[in-house]
Amino acid sequence: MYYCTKAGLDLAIVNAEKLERFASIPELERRLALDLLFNTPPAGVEDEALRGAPADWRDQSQAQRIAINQFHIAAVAAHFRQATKRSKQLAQDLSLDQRLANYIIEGSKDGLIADLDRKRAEGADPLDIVNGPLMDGMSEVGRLFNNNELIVAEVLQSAEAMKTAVSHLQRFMKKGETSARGSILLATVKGDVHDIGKNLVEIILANNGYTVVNLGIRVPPEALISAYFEHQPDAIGLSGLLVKSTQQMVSTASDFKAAGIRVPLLVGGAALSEKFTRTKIAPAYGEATCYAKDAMTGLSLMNQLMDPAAREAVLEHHRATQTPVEEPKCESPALPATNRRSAKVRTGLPIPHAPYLDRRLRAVPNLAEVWSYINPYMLYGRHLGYKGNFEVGLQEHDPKALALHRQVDELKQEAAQFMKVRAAWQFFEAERDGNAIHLFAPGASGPLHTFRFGRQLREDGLCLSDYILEPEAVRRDHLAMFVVTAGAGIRERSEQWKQAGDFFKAHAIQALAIETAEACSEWLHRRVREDWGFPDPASMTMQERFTSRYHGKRYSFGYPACPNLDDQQGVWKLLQPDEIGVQLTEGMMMEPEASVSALVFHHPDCAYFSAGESE
Ligand code: B1M
Repeated sequence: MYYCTKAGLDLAIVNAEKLERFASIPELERRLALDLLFNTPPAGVEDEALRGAPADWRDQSQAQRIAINQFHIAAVAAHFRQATKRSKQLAQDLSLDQRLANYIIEGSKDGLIADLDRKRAEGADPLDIVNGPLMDGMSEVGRLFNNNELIVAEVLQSAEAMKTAVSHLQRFMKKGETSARGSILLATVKGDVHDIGKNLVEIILANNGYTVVNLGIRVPPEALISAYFEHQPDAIGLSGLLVKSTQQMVSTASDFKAAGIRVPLLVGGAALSEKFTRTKIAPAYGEATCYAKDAMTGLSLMNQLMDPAAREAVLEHHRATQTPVEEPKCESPALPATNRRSAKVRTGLPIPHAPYLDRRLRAVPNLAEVWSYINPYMLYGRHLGYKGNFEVGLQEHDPKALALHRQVDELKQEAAQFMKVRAAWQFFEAERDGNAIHLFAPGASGPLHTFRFGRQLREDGLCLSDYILEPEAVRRDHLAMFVVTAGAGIRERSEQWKQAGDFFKAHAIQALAIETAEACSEWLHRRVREDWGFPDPASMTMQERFTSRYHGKRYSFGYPACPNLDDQQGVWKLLQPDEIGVQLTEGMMMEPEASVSALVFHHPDCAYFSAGESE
């Protein structure tokens, strides 16, 4: 099946229950099957006719083909004659405990409840079943994930099977009895709306025996502190997407210290690093502070912290050894020595005509068109865990790629009923003023708003203002600005599916919304280029768009060329994205999470750079 699909098979009617996951077929049996399939000349056999045959069966003589085939049939028969027990063992003969663990490893629920009841009928205590075969299954899932043999999407399906099993057994547990191995308070810090990462952490921890109190997003320190005293958790987990949130983690940690909280602190988030955790957050907290690069790392940290044999060493290793170092805020890069335009950016180019100067608000109806701008690496790789080039995997009919594609397609059909993509954009007259750009209402003399940008602190350093051409006689240059979102109602939908134990869909719908927002940026930017009079060449590929090989570039506040997130206020003043349902938080983040804002420049010399970076 695996190689047939790799060779181009599109459709097959099979009894899925009898089909094992390719990853689960023991290496020896995989080898036996492949030798038979490809008529591989057997090594180390006396018979020269067999051994000396060409490797490719198509080059083998009739006699060689038959002899080799007979050889492998005998080998397979011999193996399964003595191993039939195992094949039978697969479902029926595996020990009940092995079968129960297998349901979790395989993420399958077929037969799970019946086998759980069979185990209970044998007199097993429901709690022992959870802490026994089921937990063994989840730890094997952790091992396979860390071994790159299982991807996030498959881990979520295993968690679904675990949730089904534990929910079934809970009704037979004695009152107050719990399988919890420990508890953790989880929250996204004040000002931050990011929860796809936090929710993945919750799903992984909750289905590995931990009680998770998920306080949600934008949680201020005082709310975290009172929740701590209410729930007395064994640990606290903080999450955040942006650099601003890492700063918030430092002040939250020192508030915990002041409140007398001493439990281990686990922190994670895209803009966070082990170094920042060790040198900034840990010293502010004064107790063990552990950086978790992903959800499975969060799980292994909790397992170690809750393991009496490992706890002291982990606490010691994560306690701060350095005193906190106060550094100036990073948002506003130090003003550069010069505001001279970089010679790398041409001047005197004709100013392209801006097609319209009024604000445009759109509900983007054609989801399929926007989805065609999704970067498969981000959706299937970064968020759902597919290893390798997803599109190549699809072309080669890799079962993992096919399964993931099918699952996401099914999700898209559901999402098409409720996902709303909205966009707001506008062209503005713009004038460069050193490292600043003034934006004007059509023909106005005084600016509507001024953005001040950093410049690379190097010889002939770049600054975004350099991409604004000097006004011609009566015409100023322009830049465009947009905010797009695909996040309306997504958090609520994801929460519903999470509560229902549909963990793959709960995570994938947030990932799809996030990448739909990014795809809508790509779609709208292309449209802005067309409206501005420089459409992409017909031959341009999506991959070239994902690597911005088009005319001009877009820059999002918070990214290196314009890192000051407070400038989002200028976008809100000029564009009022609240009217497409996007609010700016006290932390200068956009609610809903799946939202993107950007400035669009037409200058052909646009490049990506880090403002304020020196040599
Ligand atoms: Co953007 N973004 N983004 N973004 N984004 C970053 C974070 C950025 C670093 C990119 C960059 O500069 N190169 C940059 C931040 C820099 C800064 O802080 N100044 C940035 C920016 C600026 C922005 C915007 C502001 C841009 C704009 O539009 N102006 C904007 C803000 C959005 C908003 O306010 N709502 C924005 C938007 C987005 C998208 C929506 C398009 C998208 C989704 C964001 C999201 O994940 N919610 C997005 C993405 C995808 C990224 C990058 C490329 C990847 C983030 C990611 O992997 N998310 C990121 C660059 C990068 O990291 N390379 C970038 C998936 C999520 C599952 O992972 O959150 O890391 P993560 O959670 C992980 C671990 O961190 C860990 O486990 C989780 C699961 O494995 N973990 C924990 C997290 N919390 C934990 C708690 C624990 C344990 C483990 O406690 C026990």
